[in-house]
Amino acid sequence: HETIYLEDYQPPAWLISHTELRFELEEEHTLVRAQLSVRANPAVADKRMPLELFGDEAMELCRLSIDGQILETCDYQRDAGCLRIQNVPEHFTLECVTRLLPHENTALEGLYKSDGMFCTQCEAEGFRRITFFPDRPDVMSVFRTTLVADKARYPVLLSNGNPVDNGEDGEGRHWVTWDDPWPKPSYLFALVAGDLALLEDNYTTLSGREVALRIYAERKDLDKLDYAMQSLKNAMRWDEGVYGREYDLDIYMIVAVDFFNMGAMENKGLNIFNTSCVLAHPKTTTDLGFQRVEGVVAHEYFHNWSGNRVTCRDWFQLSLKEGFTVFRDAEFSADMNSRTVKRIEDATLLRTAQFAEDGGPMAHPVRPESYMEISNFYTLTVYEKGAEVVRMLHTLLGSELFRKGSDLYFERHDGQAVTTDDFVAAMEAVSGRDLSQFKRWYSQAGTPLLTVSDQYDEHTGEYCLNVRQSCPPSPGQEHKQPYHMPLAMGLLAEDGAELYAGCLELTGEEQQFRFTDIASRPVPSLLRGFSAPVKLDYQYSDAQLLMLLRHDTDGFNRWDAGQRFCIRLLQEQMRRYRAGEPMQCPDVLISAWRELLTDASLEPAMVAQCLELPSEAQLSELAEQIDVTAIHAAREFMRAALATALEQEWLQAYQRCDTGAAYAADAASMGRRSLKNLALSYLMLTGCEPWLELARQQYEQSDNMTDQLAALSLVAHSGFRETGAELLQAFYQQWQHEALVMNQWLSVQASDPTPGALARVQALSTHPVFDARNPNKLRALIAGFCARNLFHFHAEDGSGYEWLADWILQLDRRNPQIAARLLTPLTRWKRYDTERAALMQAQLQRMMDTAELSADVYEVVSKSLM
Ligand code: B3K
Ligand code: ZN
Repeated sequence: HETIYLEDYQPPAWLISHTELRFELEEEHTLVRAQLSVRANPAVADKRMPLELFGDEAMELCRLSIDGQILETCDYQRDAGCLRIQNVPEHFTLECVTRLLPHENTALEGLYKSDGMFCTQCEAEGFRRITFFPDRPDVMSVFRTTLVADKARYPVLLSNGNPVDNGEDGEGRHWVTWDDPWPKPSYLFALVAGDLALLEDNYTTLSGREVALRIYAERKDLDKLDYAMQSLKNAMRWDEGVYGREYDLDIYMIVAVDFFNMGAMENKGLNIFNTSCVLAHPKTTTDLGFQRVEGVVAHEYFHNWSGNRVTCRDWFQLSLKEGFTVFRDAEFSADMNSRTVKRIEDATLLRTAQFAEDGGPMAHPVRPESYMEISNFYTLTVYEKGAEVVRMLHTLLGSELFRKGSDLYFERHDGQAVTTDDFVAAMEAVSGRDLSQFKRWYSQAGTPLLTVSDQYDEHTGEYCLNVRQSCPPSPGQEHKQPYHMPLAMGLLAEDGAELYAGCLELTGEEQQFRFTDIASRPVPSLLRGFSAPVKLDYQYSDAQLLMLLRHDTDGFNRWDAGQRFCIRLLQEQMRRYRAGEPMQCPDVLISAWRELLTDASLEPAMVAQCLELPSEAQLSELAEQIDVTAIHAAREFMRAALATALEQEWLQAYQRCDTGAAYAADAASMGRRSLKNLALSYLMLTGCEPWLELARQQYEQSDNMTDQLAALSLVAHSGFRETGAELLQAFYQQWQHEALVMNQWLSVQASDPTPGALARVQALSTHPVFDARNPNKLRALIAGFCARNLFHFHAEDGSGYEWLADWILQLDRRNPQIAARLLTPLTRWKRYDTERAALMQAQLQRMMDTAELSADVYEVVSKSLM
């Protein structure tokens, strides 16, 4: 398996102006005829370079010709994944016929079948599984695509752009030709053929253009498309208002497919979505699901500009489109719902999962320098940290200049394939600022640490803040240079009054900031709104944290102060647990929580966020060495103590939020449901029968999946095993025909922390609703267990590790991308105690010793063992 380096980038020697494709979609195979108009790249001096086409090794090449002249096998070289033709003319037409077996394509990359329909996934390198092509994002061409298929089985034939022609052949087959006027890289190509139902609507752009909006799904899911449609329209309006970006084709299509490796794909004019990111109905979809649909629909739509009109020069620049687009969708969701809650969710994801990635063997910069398999770099670092980097530019420049910078970026580079440097250059041009130091965020991996200390002089009224930044080594990067970052902050008086609010800029390794005329020793509120993706170390006293929790004007930092306080208490209980001392839940915590819980003026969604203890995953990330048992014990102890101490308050909060109103998917209703279900979870922890009854009642009477699933999972995870089994059975009976609901059913059981967890997931893996070919099912069951049932996954005997490794070895032959992704928990082996580390390492070694690992799994396993 070879490594590809950013520094080896060369512009393409050959360009393709037009690509004409004809697909004959049959049951046994698909024939693809590709006609490429090839010409030498005028920007490359050497006109004698061979034409280089990528093509999957397993793809059958039926015919290859240049300007009608058939090429014999001696006229070209074909080796692993690449086909080279020497001595080609300066302009020519290349014709290439390939034969594919979509029904045997279990990797779900290229052309494959999902529930009887044909669909494609080309990003990053799937197009080379369809035909031989310069499959790299800096080769952009205009596509015209004809699909031919049986009309009865595949009445709907879709590709990018607009339908321009169609007909029938008299033998039951029909054909449609699509034309996409916008030049695009091959990774944005898509086709769909199937028997699909359609929800249609339309949208008038700001400048008055009419756009047809079409969402396709299987007929049974037609009633689950309204929310995606509304989200799409909201996203289109938002992008016009906030970024001045309009849609540029006559039709915008989304197709829902059940077999999909990730969330969704922004193919030009023809998005293909995992059903889990487009279908939504109150009865089958949780609030989280609704929010995901809204966010992903917007994300893919926003790619039309940040990704499609302006794309990436090479895959090292992936964050150019992904970081920017995640920032855009996060701001959209913040505008549509609660801004503070969205920020809390994103910061939590970053702190829990991205920080862990940054501290592990797969750590890489936002703009990686090398890869073996690009699919492994669709990561939290490229997406989420990449979005934080764009957010910091937004903070440093302010929204007006940022908008000017984005306008300039789109204007300068429309129709081009560019780099993250080009993006930053546009921001430099409009602001007149030098952002060269800022660009270290793109090139250095690892999570920076801010160590902050302060002095206050009561005679002069001067307050001084010392900020030191450092960043630990990461693979291949021993020493890090200081970053340029915004440090949003405030100063509060002891009574909570705000004395100062502003944003400092850090550039040096160590900096002092002086504040004058401060009447009494202030409490600093640091890193407001999580203004930079860093760790913060400041020695707060308990009293200071509780004061911030009560009074900070920054909602995010109010929440964060509470979390810091809980983390501190939990870490103390972990220490006690290990020392064999009794654990304690201090009264100050109980009264602080009581205050939050009974203050009806607070937003329920915020209260719910504040009263959720940091997860085991987050506590693990924070630990020097991860002690699974102590983390679990401490957190469970604390939850039980808070449940008992505040039983009446939990009940009151439950009743207050249980308004009896019909389901609505707006932020306020979602917030009430989240607090209500959190309250129910604490009530259930008391182990008292009446609360079991309450949960059962909620399960039976709720009109929506959020409440039904919350009740189910609380009962199923409780000590009331019989009722739990009964509800799980009832749930199965009710929903067995809804694939997405069955994912939830699997996932509830996979994350059940009560004893016997591994045996349960093993049994489920042979249950009829489970399908090991379907990525959603695999994620529900395998990731559900390995990532959300940490205590059992990390069982001392290593049984969890062995189970996961068995799965990975089996899946790798079928779907390498999924196999590599599910592998993540094992890569963190060095963070655990020696016994567990050895057991995890042994499983990695076992995989390494297996012949014929995919590049995907090989890269992750080999880097983990280094
Ligand atoms: N761009 C796609 C991700 C493709 C992943 C390929 N392995 C979805 C998105 O980020 O919008
Ligand atoms: Zn994206």
